Amino acid sequence: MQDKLYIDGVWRAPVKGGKLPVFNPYTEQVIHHVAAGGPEDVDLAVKAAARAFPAWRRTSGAVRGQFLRAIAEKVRQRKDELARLSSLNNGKPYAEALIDMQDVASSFDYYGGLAADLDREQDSPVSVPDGAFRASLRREPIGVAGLIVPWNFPMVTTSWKVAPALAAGCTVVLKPSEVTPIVELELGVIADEIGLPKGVLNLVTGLGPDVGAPLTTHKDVAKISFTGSNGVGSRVMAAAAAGPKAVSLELGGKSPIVVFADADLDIATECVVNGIFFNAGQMCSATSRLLVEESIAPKLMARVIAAAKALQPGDPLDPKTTLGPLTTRAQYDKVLSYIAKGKAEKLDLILGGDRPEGLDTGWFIAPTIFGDVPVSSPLWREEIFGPVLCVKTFTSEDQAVALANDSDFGLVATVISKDTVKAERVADAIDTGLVWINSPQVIFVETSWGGFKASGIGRELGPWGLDAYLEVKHKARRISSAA
Ligand code: TXE
Repeated sequence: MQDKLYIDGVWRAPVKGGKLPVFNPYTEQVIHHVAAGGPEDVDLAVKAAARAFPAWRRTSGAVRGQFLRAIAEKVRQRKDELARLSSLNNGKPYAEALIDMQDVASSFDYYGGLAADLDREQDSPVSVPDGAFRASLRREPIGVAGLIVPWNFPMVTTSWKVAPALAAGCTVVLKPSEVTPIVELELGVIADEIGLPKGVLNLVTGLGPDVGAPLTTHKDVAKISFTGSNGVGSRVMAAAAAGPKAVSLELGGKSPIVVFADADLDIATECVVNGIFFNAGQMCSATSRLLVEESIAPKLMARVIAAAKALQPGDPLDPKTTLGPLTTRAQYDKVLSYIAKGKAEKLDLILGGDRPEGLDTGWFIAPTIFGDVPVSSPLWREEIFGPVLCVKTFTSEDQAVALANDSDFGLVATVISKDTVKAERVADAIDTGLVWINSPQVIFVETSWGGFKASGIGRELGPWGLDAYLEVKHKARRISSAA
């Protein structure tokens, strides 16, 4: 496991020294220490990225694409080891961590392809009405990108930023979460192995105020892409405004899953349970508000409760485990405090509400379900980021849509109905960046990821993910001396 900063192609200790402990949330023990970077290290990393930028932007997209595909290949070769590190540090079941690594490799592969495409479309002519002129468009990398990521999907959120940024021709400074830095540090090892030019990718570990904040104010950073909490997201945007710098934000959610009376109950149960208990509910896309048509509520809830009870909490590295601990003590305390609020409000606690029985250590919380939660409750309105489902019934399609949209957030939604016309209509009426219809939470790198309303600004994945790191240049030229 790495314990230094990766700056300008060299592993180095932070200027002012200092270490941060890294925990295993299953044992609650410290498993490693990483470097506690500071503003001086951010400055070194940004300067290295700025020095590397002119040559990297001139490197053809085809060659940049080869580097990205080489990273994808290394991730595939080392997927077991990387998944193990992620599972150890984040607490997610190993099988889920393996899926993450496949997603990471896909992201580098996909943007490797788009980098090559970028060469082809450069200086593409645009037809203009005035015959005396010709015009063309090209897209150019924005500059040094500062990338700030959270802890719930180590390497995944990182790959959604690093891959398109490098594909676009940007050089990057990545700030991993202080909670789960050990997998991201392996990217530095991979960069060395594939011979990525020095300074193109820099990694600075450390706390948010010490590393993230200086990145958002550094004058040589042109773009900030942030995934994390709404509170920090707003601070990032305010700091970047002084530049100003371009900003993309991927923030929280309080997403609805709407189950109509004509739903296939097997599909509905699978989508409800995975939508809130996968990764112990620590997903910005968690469908934490279940809206179920009144007439089938008892039947659906009986199935959901049975499936939730069947989840197996335990050692994330044990193949039988299907529910890991929460990643941090702070997150564990936060989720318990929401459960305490629910109990204080005398909400109908249908399941869970505490640690799972028989586990003495680890930041575990049992699958928890509150029924008939009022829309005014903080449990209904705020992102809990844990295995806590809030349920409400509805009696009409209009009411379901109104309840689904009654949120400050707008990241994702799920709609379950055998009536595909109705399902499409409801999907169109819900104000979120993504809607799954009769589908688990599949994500395709070719599509898009991001939210309406307070869930963020901009889109990751697909061509939009690349656009986030590109400027557009219009060139117009006179072709007739008469003009
Ligand atoms: O996130 P933070 P935390 C939500 C979720 C969770 C809550 C808190 O509700 O309970 O956020 O999690 C860096 N300038 N999500 O405290 O603090 C920080 O070091 C620049 C939703 O871990 O937002 C880390 O690298 N950067 C989410 C990153 O920001 C700063 C995923 C995210 O940390 C900074 C995670 C600063 N001033 C949590 N302060 C999602 N959308 O998926 C901190 N950071």
